[in-house]
Order: sequence, then C-alpha cells, then structure tokens
Amino acid sequence: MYKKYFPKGFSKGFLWGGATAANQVEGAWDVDGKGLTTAEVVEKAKSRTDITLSAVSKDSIEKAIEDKTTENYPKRRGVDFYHNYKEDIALFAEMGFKAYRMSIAWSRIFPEGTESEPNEAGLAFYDKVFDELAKYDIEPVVTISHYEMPLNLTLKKNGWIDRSVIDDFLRFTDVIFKRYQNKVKYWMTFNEINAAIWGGFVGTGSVDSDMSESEQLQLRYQALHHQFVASAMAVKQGHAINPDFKIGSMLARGVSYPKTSNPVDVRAAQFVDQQNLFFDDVQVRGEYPDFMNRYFAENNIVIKMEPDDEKIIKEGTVDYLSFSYYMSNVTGAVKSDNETVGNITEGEPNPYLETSDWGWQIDPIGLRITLNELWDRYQVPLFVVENGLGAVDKLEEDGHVHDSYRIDYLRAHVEQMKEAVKDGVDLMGYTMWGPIDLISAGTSEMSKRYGFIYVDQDDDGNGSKKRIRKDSFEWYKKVIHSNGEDL
Ligand code: BGP
Repeated sequence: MYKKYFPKGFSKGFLWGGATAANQVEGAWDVDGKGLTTAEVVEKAKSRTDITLSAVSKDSIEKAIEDKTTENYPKRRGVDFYHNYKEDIALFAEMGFKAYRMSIAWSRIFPEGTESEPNEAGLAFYDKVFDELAKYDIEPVVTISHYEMPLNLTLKKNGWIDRSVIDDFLRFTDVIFKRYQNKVKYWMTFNEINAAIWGGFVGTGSVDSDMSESEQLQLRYQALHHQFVASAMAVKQGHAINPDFKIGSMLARGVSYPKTSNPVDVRAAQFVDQQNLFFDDVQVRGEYPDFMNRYFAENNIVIKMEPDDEKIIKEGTVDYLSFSYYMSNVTGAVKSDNETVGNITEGEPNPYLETSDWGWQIDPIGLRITLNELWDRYQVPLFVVENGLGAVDKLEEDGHVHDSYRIDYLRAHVEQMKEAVKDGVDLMGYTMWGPIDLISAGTSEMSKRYGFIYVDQDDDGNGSKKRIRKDSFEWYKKVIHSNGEDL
C-alpha cells in the first residue's frame, strides 16, 4: 500500500551521545592486574599511514616493552578515565547523553589473553562504569575489541593470524556477555573491522613488517577471516545468553567519488567502494561476495577455511550496522601521486571540499549519501558511532575554548543525517567521536582534540588533567534536548 508518510526527524528513542575507546581514555595501563595491549606499544606517528603494519616491527615491540619510562607512551596514560570516570560521566549526563559508546580493554579481563579464569578486578571496574551510566539513564554501547588485544597474543601467536585466537576471544566474550547481560544491551564486535587490511598491526595484532606486500595481504585477509568467524560466533553466543542483545558490525566508511564522469574513473571508484563495503557484505549478508572471490583468485590470496566457517558466518549475521564517518575520497583510474590523508588512505584531493587541520576532507553531504547507500544495500538499522573534528584547540585567557569550527562541523553532519532520516533511512543513533579530549588513535597525540570537554594535558603528558567545558558543550546539550531540531 502506498504510504503517504515520511519521517520528519529523528526517532523518539534516538541514541545521542559520544564514543571513546579504552586505550585512548582509560590510562591506568598496569593497574589492578591489567596486561599490556598492542595499542600500548605503538609509537607516536605523524599520520595514520605511519601506523600501518610496516611501522611496527618485532624490535620496536621489544623496545617498547623494555622501556621503563612508560610515561612516554600516551596510550598507557590516556586521560585517566579509569580514575575520573564519575566526573566524566556526570559531564556526559549534563549534556543529556542517551548513549555512551566505550570499549572494554580485553587485557583488563584476560591480562595475557590465554588464562582460563578472568581477572575480577578488571570486571569490577566496568561494573562500576555501567552502574554510573545507569544512574543517568545512559545506555552503554560496548565495542568488544577496539584496536587492541592482549600483547601476549601477539608475542605468542602473532595475533589474529593464529586461528586459536578465536577461542581466546570467545572466552572473553562469554565472560563479559554473562557478567553484563543485564547492564548492556548494545554491543559491536570489532571496531573498524576493515583496519585488518589497511591498519595492519592495529587491526590484526599480527606483525608482518618483514614481509612483501603480497605476503602481507595474504596474512591480513587470513587474520580478517578469523575475525569474521569470531564475530559471527560471538553474535550467536551473545544471543543465546540474552536474546535481547543487539550486536552490530562496525566499519570505517568513506564514500569514494569518481574523479571524473569518465566510466573508467567511475568503475575505479566503484572498485574502491566495493573493497570498503565487502566487510559488511560478510557480516550483514553472511557471505563473501563474488567480487571478492574474484579479487582473491586474481591476487593469489587463499583463505584457509574450516568446513563449518561458511555456515557460521551465515548464521552469525549482525543485528545492526554501525560505522565511523569522517571524510570522503576521490578515485581515478590512473593513480595520481597526489594522495590525500585520512583514516581511509586511498584517494585524491577533492577541489570542492575543505580539510581539517590534519588534512581530512570534510564532507557532510557524503554522510547523507553514505547513509542512503548503506540502507539501500543492507536494509538493517544503521548507527553512526563515530564522526567528529580533530582540531588544535586553544584554551583562552578567559578560561574557555571557543570551538565554533567544531560546532560548524558537527551541525553540518547532523543536518545531513536528518536529511537521510527523512529519506527513510532507519537510523538508531549518533555517538560523535571523542566527547572528551583523548589520545589520538592515529598519531598518539593529545593535541589532536575532538571533545566537547577540554582536558588540560599536552602531548608530553604535562598538565592538571582538569576538565573544562568548551563552547560546543552547550551546543550539543541543546541539540540533544531538542532531539536534533535546534541546531
Ligand atoms: C577512528 C578510530 C578511533 C579514533 C578516530 C579518530 O578510525 O576508530 O579510535 O581515534 O578514528 O582518529 P584519530 O585519533 O587518528 O584522529
């Protein structure tokens, strides 16, 4: 029947909030029995591309472990959310957050990754965080693995390349699903699962810096396959523990525009786009798409599968699709030397767009395009779980941070998100990235700030760690209060 109706704005229960990751906020890296993680041995870098696997060798890991001046590793210190969580959550509540996306540090629960029993002190910490959120009716949205794993799994097994890590992961998910079954409803398995390919070590925990490019690809796709299987098994496991759980996928999404209307450019952009979407083809539709099977065959990549893997992947499809969105890309058939930087590195500059201080191309309309595309392709609820502006903020003499540029960025993206909702996209929520300043995933800097809340700490860890509301804090409060009407 013809429906003379279209949604006029965000749904009533829309999940407004913010997103962080354990290794970027918590600090307290060796407190209460926690083990070292892969994130805590990655060195500072100038850009995202420097954190790809080639930057992480066995030697650099050894050096990082031996280095006793641990204060040099910002991710080991974070912004000390571990000790400040009450104050930080109170500030989120003051803005009216309905949801807080956070991750559980695997190595707080299983310090080495291989133990048979979990670390009670680690579990107790997240109990306290979830209870604090519940006080304010803030829904936790939990990323199970956000760019880290217990370092021991890298040292002993070379990370996700070893199939037995699936068992280690499922022991971890079994414990947290059971423990928090009445406190957490929304989960996602792997942050930006496509980082397994372009982020190397960060995504897979496997060191392949001494390999050729084709060997690296072989290793990364195999490690990724193990993550697909682990994710699908976790979805099934979680639903058996609590059928009300909503367990999602998480993709770093950036639409790829053709450089010109020449069909060869259009096809080149489509290829890049398919390479980006294939992760959700597996996790949402439940099978490897044929264009990837062709790609594997033509690139001599052989995915080793166990007899049941295809069935497992089919039966463990996700309940919703979440993604990060920061920028879009441009692709042409002929590769240009003029590469853009960003969290998805392939691409060229777009003359119609401005860039952030870190060169990421700002494209709010691309978010509407992305939402429509994902909805058309998958027809499952969507969730924007990261979007934000990394900028150099200045604490003025009046004691404030006047971040009108951040408000402009976020407003433009929320506007386009609203357009997508009016287009009919089923959108569950929006957790912008970094509601409180945190350590950058890409560069380990503190000075790349995303937050509504300023943290007084510099790149070397100096500062009082005092929390200060920026101008954007009041703006977001108004946005949430009006359910996205007052922008
Ligand atoms: C995403 C990651 C986050 C986050 C964000 C911003 O890709 O999931 O962990 O950090 O990007 O990136 P960066 O910190 O490099 O600015």
